[in-house]
Amino acid sequence: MKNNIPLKAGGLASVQSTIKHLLKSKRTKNNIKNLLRVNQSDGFDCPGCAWGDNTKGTFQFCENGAKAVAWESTDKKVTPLFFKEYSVTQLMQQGDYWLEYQGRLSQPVRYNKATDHYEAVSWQQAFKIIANKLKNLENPNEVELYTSGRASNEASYLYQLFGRLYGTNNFPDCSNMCHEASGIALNDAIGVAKGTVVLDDFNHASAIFVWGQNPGTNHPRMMNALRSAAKGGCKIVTFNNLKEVALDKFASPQNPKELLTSASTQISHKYFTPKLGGDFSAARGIAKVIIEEYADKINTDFIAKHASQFDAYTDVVKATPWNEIEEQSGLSQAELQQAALVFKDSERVISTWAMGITQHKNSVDTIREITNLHLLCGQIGKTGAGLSPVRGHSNVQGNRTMGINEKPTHAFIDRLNKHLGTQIPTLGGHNVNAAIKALHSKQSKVIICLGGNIAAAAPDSNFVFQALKNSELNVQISTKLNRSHLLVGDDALILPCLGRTELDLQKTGPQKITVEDTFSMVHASHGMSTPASNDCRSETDIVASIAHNTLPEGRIDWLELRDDYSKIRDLIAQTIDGFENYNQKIAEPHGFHLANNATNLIWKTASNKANFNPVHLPKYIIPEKIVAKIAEQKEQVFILQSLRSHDQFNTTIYGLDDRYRGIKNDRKIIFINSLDAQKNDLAEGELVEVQSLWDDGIVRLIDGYKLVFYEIPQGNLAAYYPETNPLVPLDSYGDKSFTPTSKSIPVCLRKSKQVHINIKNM
Ligand SMILES: Nc1nc2c(c(=O)[nH]1)N[C@H]1C(S)=C(S)[C@@H](COP(=O)(O)OP(=O)(O)OC[C@H]3O[C@@H](n4cnc5c(=O)[nH]c(N)nc54)[C@H](O)[C@@H]3O)O[C@H]1N2
Ligand SMILES: Nc1nc2c(c(=O)[nH]1)N[C@H]1C(S)=C(S)[C@@H](COP(=O)(O)OP(=O)(O)OC[C@H]3O[C@@H](n4cnc5c(=O)[nH]c(N)nc54)[C@H](O)[C@@H]3O)O[C@H]1N2
Ligand SMILES: [Mo]
Repeated sequence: MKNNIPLKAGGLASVQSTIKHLLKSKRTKNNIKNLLRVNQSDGFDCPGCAWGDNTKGTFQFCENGAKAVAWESTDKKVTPLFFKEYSVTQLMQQGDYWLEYQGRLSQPVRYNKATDHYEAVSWQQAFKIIANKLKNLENPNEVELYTSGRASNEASYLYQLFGRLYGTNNFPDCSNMCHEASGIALNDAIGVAKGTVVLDDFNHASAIFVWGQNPGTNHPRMMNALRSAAKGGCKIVTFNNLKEVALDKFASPQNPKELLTSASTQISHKYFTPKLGGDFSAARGIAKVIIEEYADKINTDFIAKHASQFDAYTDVVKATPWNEIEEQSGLSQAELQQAALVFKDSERVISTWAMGITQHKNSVDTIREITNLHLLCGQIGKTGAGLSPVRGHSNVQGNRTMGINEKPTHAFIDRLNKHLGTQIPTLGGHNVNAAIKALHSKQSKVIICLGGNIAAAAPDSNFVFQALKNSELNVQISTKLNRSHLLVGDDALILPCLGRTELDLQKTGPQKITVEDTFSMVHASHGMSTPASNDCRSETDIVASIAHNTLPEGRIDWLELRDDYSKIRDLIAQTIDGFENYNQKIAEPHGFHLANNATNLIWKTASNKANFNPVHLPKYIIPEKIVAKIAEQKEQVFILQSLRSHDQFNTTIYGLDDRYRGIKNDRKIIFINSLDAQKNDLAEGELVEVQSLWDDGIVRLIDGYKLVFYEIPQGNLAAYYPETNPLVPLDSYGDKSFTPTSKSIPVCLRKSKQVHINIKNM
């Protein structure tokens, strides 16, 4: 396996893979046309990740964006005939890959419990079924309104408005499993829940610290920014549990020499491989070096003017012993010293991070510690410096800005009430964790999902499956068939919607939608290709129609908004800060930037300052209640992280290769350090079962996984998400964030009695 790991990422292999996936879509010509419109000012926003773009005229898509576009624009269709052929029980036996590979959902269908099949239903009937159910609930908090981060600003604004006018703040969303910790940490530290940099800052940084992120796969367009920064002499310092090849050497597919020869660009100046969950102590180590050895590099002017709690912070840093830092981070003092030298000597530093930082028990404090470092040296609020959580879904940040939030601020609700003359509840609603529990206990009766695949994305699969099955009505607004459609109770609807690439034609003509990228740039997106079916409706239309049928008497004319999305934007302009003249502003080719107070050194925190976080390192990187249980185990307990392969977008599996890690045609694998395998009498290629440890007596186990030797710190393992979700207990979540601890799951390995059955390649 090791031999298959490429020496560089990107390059020709990336172009070849793009072509392979275009051909597989069976709609190659259309998709090439589509790709030329990705992220162009008159085209559509890439439905992949949330990275921004600012150059005109060049190709603005990457290999994985091309996969996302090709996957959406396929000629294969799921029709009522398909549902006649397969019962829901039969479909449940198929893998996630097979389900989505059946093609685009093309007509609304309703579950018939008596026959166990989905059957065609008209849109009107579907809306009436939803409206009747909602009107008859005893309490509006008996509905859960889930959102995945692909929904546009227009659709998500209407969705939250509808939910709130109906009477609930139950807005579980994919963010709860993703960057929630970033929002909480940044809000407490600097008074904004978003990153403080824009794309152009990457051109000015003298150092970029990349924490717990794999951009070569998940944000490939970020590689262009890292590559040109590295070429310009910027020092990139990586902290990653694994050696990710793209963060070592990257070849731009747009550079002829790097495309066609073995040439590449060295990305990381330094590459550190901390233990899982070890970044808090790694960042603490860097701070300790600076505070204790290079006090002259502390930006005392910045701190005096802008920060609070500095003295308390320096006290805890000085009191943190090196042995604790080394033990928890798995990095030596000498290594952290090297990282500290780069940080303190760089005039402008950006830190970026993603799931390797946010999906742990101590994620909020880890992000606070990264922020502490930036405050210490005044590395925020100036060109080329700042904090950059790199968001996942293409519009997940926009969803939050539009009010998809189970804990809306009073100011947000007051503004809606004032403008609309309504009485919206301020009581906090359910996040993903609470929503699943409420459905499981039947306290909640209806779940509506605006995209996504909560069944496969959420932790503790068995529990989540049962929670969905306990629903009285499960409504899924989706483009492709997935697990969440098959976990049905009494009644269920699948409502097929348009994808980002498709023409959205309403009464007043073709509509554009708007999205916000990770740099808070808001811009328009115009779908142009022919819809997968005449019976697909836009998400905005579906949400407006549900609202119109459920709340016909209210003050909002939902159908008027549906007919002309610029009217939704007018409403947004009147009720959400920063969106004044929204319709005019998105006429600009790259849209507009939402002002960020922290970037302008304005601190909207309780102290009116940027806050240091003076806390000690955690005692454990896993929940305390299982520490004793782990100590009792006779077998070695590993910490497992679940991550993405190169051929997937979250629960959507495009293919079975993970090229940059040397894996071909397999997903049921566990990456392990060869020394750990030896210690446990396990061989490469051997099959294992993996059992996680928790305190509730429930056996959480996956079986038949093949061991792959890999460069990974001893005691740590890695395996793919979503297959590993049965191992993550619902109540193993991050402090304050409730984000599942998907990157630190304590597990034991045993030899398997199973034979290895991989999913079939298609
Ligand atoms: N163990 C583990 N679990 C994790 C993670 C992890 O790292 N490890 N990561 C977490 C993270 S970061 C996230 S964001 C969540 C993701 O959770 P989700 O956002 O819920 O999941 P996705 O897999 O992105 O959703 C895929 C489905 O969305 C639908 N879809 C695709 N495009 C569209 C569209 O344009 N409109 C609509 N309406 N539907 C569409 C398709 O039907 C497809 O099947 O998973 C989380 N779960
Ligand atoms: N092609 C593609 N693009 C995507 C997605 C996709 O599935 N496919 N998903 C989208 C979404 S919703 C999201 S949130 C992002 C996710 O983007 P990433 O966060 O890059 O996704 P993961 O695969 O979860 O990778 C986590 C990385 O962190 C490292 N890591 C894990 N734990 C630790 C740790 O404790 N410390 C450190 N230092 N490193 C650690 C892992 O080795 C891995 O390199 O990507 C978005 N873009
Ligand atoms: Mo995400």
